[in-house]
Amino acid sequence: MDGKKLAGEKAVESVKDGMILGLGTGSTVYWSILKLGELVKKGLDIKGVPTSKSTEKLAKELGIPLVSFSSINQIDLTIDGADEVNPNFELIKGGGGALLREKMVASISKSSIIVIDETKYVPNLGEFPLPVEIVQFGWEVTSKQISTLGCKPELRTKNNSPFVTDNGNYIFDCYFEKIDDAVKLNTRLNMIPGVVENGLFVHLADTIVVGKRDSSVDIL
Ligand code: ABF
Repeated sequence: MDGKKLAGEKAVESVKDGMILGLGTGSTVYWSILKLGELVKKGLDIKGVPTSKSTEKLAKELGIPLVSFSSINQIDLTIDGADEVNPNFELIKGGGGALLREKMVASISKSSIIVIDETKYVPNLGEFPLPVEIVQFGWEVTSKQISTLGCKPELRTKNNSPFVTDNGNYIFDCYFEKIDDAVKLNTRLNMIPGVVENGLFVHLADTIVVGKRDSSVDIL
């Protein structure tokens, strides 16, 4: 069975009636949202806070009641995916371009479950290029400043034009190869004027659910 489906569905077992749920973005949490749609039809009482326009669209199609991020103070549980997870539960996220809203939702969540297949669990972060969301103004200058931190930033494109996030910003995919100190790099990146947010999630994951090729699931 697909590791992503296994992990996505397993995480939903932690959802309780009355919860406000952060709904992540990506092909793994997709299975969590599908499962939630089924349970809502059977009477599960939840309110979802989507982390992207694509997740909002999926949740609406499934009949999951939604609440706007602006109207709440706290989220009970967030379920989201990741591009890489290390043994310190530090993450690289943003491959799907939703990192800013994902980090904002995670930051007000009492608890956060990350759902991945086993390919995402790595000893060190950095093989996956780190997404960094930046303002469009002066992006060429911001690129040079980011590169001084030891990476090669590449402007993300879509259909031969710069990719634009749900928030109207650009994304650099930054090739670090190996990230030894995620806490320090997270801070240094966000100090650069023009950087909006970066895809390093530190102290924002409480449980990691790993779906495996042998159809087992590890809960870390
Ligand atoms: C999202 O999940 C993104 O932050 C991350 O890039 C993505 C992982 O993608 P997938 O689950 O499709 O592998 O939260």
